Amino acid sequence: MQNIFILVFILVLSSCSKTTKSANQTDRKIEQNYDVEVPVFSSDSAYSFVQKQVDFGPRVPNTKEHAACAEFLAEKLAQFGAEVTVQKADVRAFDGTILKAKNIIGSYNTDNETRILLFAHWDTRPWADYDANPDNHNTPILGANDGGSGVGVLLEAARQFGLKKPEVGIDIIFFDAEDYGAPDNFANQNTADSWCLGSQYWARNKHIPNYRAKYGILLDMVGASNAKFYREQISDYYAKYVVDKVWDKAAKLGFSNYFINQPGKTITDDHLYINQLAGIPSIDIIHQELHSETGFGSFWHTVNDTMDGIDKNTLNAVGTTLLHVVYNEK
Ligand code: AHN
Ligand code: ZN
Repeated sequence: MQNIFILVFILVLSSCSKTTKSANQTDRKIEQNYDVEVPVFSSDSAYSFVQKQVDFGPRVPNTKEHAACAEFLAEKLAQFGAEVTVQKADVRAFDGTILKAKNIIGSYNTDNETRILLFAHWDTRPWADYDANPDNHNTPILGANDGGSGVGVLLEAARQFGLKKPEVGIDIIFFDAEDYGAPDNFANQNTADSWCLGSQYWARNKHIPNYRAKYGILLDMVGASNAKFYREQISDYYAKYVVDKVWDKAAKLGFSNYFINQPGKTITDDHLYINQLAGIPSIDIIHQELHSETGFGSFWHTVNDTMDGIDKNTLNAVGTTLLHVVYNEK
């Protein structure tokens, strides 16, 4: 009998503490998210979108695999309820090759003047020029991480935007011809701007002439296990408040092991031109290895940039953080 009293007492106590706890959790949620319900990012879905791209093979400009992947990306954005614009651009590579490039754009809430720009490059490098084996230096890379991962995360974000519109306007741009930059051994000078040809073109020829966005976020190499995202220095120079916003949000969500609140290096990437030429304050979420020879992961510009290097936990950390940032914008 006495035992039953004790049991009842314990049950009452534990149910009390549960009530208090869940009330606290609700408060915290409201405080963090300004009362906005943020959709749950599916890393399985993002992963499948990376796989889909890799299944085309290397996506090198002027190849049929590149053309087929362009179709896929535009179709997916349309399927996810975006207004799709494919901007064609003939751009000249460092070696004189004319690349038939396509910037693939998906827009949500097109009437809203408050806009956020989300971008990644979708082309892959024609040469594994950092591969350990020199025999591979002219082999095109699969770019599961370098190219595929950022696009995969943004396609999953697009799927969510289609299911529930954020308050603000969104433009997703998949930039082409980012990774056709001059190899280190290319003798000629003036190769500094040989990267990021698609974003340079768009910054000079926006798909909407007076296009403006509050800020931009670039995702580059966001798929490796235990990836580390440091505060890239161009991002901090042009858009410190955006870096703060994203890194703070990541910390609140428990992703400080990925989003390291310390300075990284300066990376020439698509966001440089979106900052300098388009005047949109933009940041780069990019995996850096501060003590490696290249500054990037060991997969970088090698034939090892395959699905084996893609980790759903990392896709989840980046995608979840991105959705929380975007859905909290008004
Ligand atoms: C340079 O190596 C100059 N920039 C790195 C940008 C990049 C290449 N991101 C992915 N691939
Ligand atoms: Zn690259």
